[in-house]
Amino acid sequence: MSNKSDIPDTDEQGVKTKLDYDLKTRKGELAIKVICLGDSAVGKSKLLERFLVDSYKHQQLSTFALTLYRHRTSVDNNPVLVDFWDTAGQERFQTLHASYYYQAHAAVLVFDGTRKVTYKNLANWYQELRQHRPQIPTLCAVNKIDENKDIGGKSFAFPEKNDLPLYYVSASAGTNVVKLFQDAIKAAYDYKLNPTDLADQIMEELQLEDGEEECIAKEDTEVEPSIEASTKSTAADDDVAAATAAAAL
Ligand SMILES: Nc1nc2c(ncn2[C@@H]2O[C@H](COP(=O)(O)OP(=O)(O)O)[C@@H](O)[C@H]2O)c(=O)[nH]1
Ligand SMILES: [Mg+2]
Repeated sequence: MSNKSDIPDTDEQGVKTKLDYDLKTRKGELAIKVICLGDSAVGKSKLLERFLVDSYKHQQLSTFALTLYRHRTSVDNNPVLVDFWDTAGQERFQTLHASYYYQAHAAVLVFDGTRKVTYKNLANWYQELRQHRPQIPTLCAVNKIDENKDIGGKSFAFPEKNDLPLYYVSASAGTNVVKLFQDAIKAAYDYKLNPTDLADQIMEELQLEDGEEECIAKEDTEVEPSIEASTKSTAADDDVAAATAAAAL
C-alpha cells in the first residue's frame, strides 16, 4: 500500500490538516477539537452536516477512519478553528482508538430517542471517554425527536446522574442543532483556556512561558498514526485498508 493519505496536508486557508490541538495555528487561531460519540446510526454525522450546512461554510476532510469537519468561527471575539471529529463506522465495534480522544476539548454524546439500546450504551461511551479525557466538558443529545413527539417531554436519568446538559435535537428538522454545537464550541473554548486535566495545564503553562507565540502545528502528534492507518492505494488494497483503519480506531 502507498502512504498517500486522501486528506491534503493543508486546508484551503493553508492551515495544516493534522494539528497539534495544544498549540495555536500559524494564523494565531485557537485550535479546538470536539469529538462526537455514540452508537452507529444515532445521527452523529447528520447532526454535524446539518450544523455546518445551516450555519457556515465548512471543509470536510475525509479518510477511511474518520471525517474531520473543519469550521472557523469566533468566540468572545477571538478567532477559533474547530475540528469536529466524526467516526466513519468504527463505533459499531463499541470502542474507539485512543487517538480519537487525544487532545479533545469537548465531547458530544448522542443517542437515538427511538432506540432504547443506544441510550443504554451511553454508559459505555461515557466510561471510555472518561478513561481518556477525565475532565472535558461533555454534552448529551437525544436525536430524532421529530419521529416521536413524546421524546421532547421525557426526562433521562443518565445525563442527569452524570450532570451532563441534555439537548433535545433533530438533525432532520434542525431543532436545537445550532444551539447544541455552539454550546459545545463555547465549552471547548473555555476548557482550552482553563484546562482541569493536569497534562493540559502543563501544556497551557508551557505556552504561556513561550510568550504565547504563534505555534505551528506539529506533524508528529499521536493523531497521525490513525490517519496514516487510513491510507488507500489500489482497489485491491481497499478491503485491507478499510480493515486496518477499522482496527486502528
Ligand atoms: N427521523 C430522523 N432520522 C434521522 C435523524 N438524524 C439522522 N437520521 C437518520 O438516521 C440514520 C443514521 O444517521 P447518521 O448521521 O449516518 O448516523 P451516525 O452513524 O451516528 O453518523 C440515517 O438514515 C439518517 O437519515 C433525525 O433527526 N430524524
Ligand atoms: Mg456517521
